[in-house]
Amino acid sequence: MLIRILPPSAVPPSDITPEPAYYRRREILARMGLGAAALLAAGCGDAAAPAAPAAPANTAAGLKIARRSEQAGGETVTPFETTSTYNNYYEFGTDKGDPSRSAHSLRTRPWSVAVDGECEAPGRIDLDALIRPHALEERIYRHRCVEAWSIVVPWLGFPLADLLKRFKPTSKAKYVAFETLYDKEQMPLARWSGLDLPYREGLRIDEAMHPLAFVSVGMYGKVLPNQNGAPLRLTIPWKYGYKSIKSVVRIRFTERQPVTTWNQMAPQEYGFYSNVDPAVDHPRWSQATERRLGELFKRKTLPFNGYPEVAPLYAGMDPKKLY
Ligand SMILES: Nc1nc2c(c(=O)[nH]1)N[C@H]1C(S)=C(S)[C@@H](COP(=O)(O)O)O[C@H]1N2
Ligand SMILES: [Mo]
Repeated sequence: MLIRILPPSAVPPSDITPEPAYYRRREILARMGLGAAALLAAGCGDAAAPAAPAAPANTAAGLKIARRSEQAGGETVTPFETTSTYNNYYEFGTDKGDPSRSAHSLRTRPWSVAVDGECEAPGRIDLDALIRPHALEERIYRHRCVEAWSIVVPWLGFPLADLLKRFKPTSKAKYVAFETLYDKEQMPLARWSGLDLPYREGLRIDEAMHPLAFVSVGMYGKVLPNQNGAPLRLTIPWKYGYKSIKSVVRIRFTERQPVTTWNQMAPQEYGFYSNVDPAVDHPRWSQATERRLGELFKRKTLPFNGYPEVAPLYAGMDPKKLY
């Protein structure tokens, strides 16, 4: 059953700044000793940026940055060259360099997301209809992988809550489950992933509705590279990276806690909650410290990855169960 559940809104299509120009501006501002605040105050004069190569062909209509917010404590943004070439996307290979080499075979158009389960307005919705009604925001987030490396990324997207509310979850919707596309033809390396695919993740509904839970459709001012989860992925900054599921094709509201890929593979290593907690070690990687990609020395990992505002979500729960 194909239902177009929502009418496209009137936001005119407009190009976003292609990454090279965008990133140069940021570097120039940084060298001038101006931070993100200055970038904001300057009114983001993107028009003044030098002409840059055309945005990638999969540019979504209407990607226009309405707001920028710094939510990584002013920490230096990790270069795009790093975050777009050092990836975990097992469907495209298990080495960090594999996804950037092989994810070009992912077709991000046409794309649609099927939404079902405990909600009043289920349906399959086309990517453009999914994105268009939302004002796109840039959010600079810390992102930490359980493997003890971390990055700071200027994501481009909108709150997950805004997306989920459109489908009118019922009072029975206690959790939200997400699934990545699984297409063996587009993902020839997936058979060696060691994972039971499609890749699946889940959040409790109140976590999913938290204002920090984000849907990313771009980074560094441009459309997401395929290896980073195009055309849309979650970015949940207080949880380990693996909760931030890429290339989502299905969203399901459920009454019971859904099965998640890593929890299913190795329950002793990956819990359902997977909150960043320096006090709870993973059997293979200490969680007390992390290496920011591009830096020499380790830094301390912060509880909830430095986002303490989410702590009330877990009040009264045993921290050992929240890894
Ligand atoms: N579908 C899918 N989503 C995924 C993964 C994956 O293998 N497949 N890896 C996860 C892990 S372990 C991490 S750390 C982040 C990495 O995101 P990045 O490559 O954009 O930094 O994606 C997460 N989302
Ligand atoms: Mo990860």
